[in-house]
Amino acid sequence: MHNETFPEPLPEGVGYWRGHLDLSEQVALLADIRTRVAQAPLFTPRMPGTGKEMSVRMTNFGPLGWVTDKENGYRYQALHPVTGKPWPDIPDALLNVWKGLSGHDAPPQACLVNFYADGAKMGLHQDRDEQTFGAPVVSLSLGNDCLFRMGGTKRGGKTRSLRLASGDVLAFGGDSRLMYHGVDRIYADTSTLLKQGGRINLTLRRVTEA
Ligand code: MD3
Ligand code: FE
Repeated sequence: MHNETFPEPLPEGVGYWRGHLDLSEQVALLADIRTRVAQAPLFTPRMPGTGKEMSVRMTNFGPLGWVTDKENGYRYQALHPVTGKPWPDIPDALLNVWKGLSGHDAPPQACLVNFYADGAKMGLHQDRDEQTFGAPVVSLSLGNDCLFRMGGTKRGGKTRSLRLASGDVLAFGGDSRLMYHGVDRIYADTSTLLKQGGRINLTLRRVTEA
């Protein structure tokens, strides 16, 4: 993984490509997302144990999707928790982003789609529900800007923030694969891509070994 566009060093293993998709590519991808979300509607995830609702709504594309509920907690599964149908396929434009930037031969197995209304956020967490951490995680932003925060691999360490815009891509490989990260806020009215506002994040992952 490499990074030629960021003016100052990012943490080891992090790649950042500002404006990797141009506006026409974003519009085309959004159409591909909308047809798939019509088949696999956004659902409201709930925290394990407490059942507290997250403020982000989600769906997935690809063979495996990340879900969570009160009773069974965080996991990957092949079927949508509400419709019981397989997840739609991952749009080619996203497979191409993965091929171009991940440095990983095998394709992503999961594409988590997070939809943030302008008041939504995501607390600091690690992504560790996968059976393998050997592949990077690749993430694309669409719509309004957000304030993304990343820390180290232990809770409570120093963090730094990055404002992400529509079309930006981040990749987290190597040591950064298990870093704490979250989204502190969405900046309303910073993009015209989504007519109702908000932000979409698409996160590509490998889930199983080989
Ligand atoms: C760093 N999503 O879905 S994307 C998530 O904007 C998640 O929706 C946020 O965190 C969002 O789990 C952040 C950036 C991101 C995604 C996955 C990572 C950063 C990561 C995995 C490991 C390290
Ligand atoms: Fe995450």
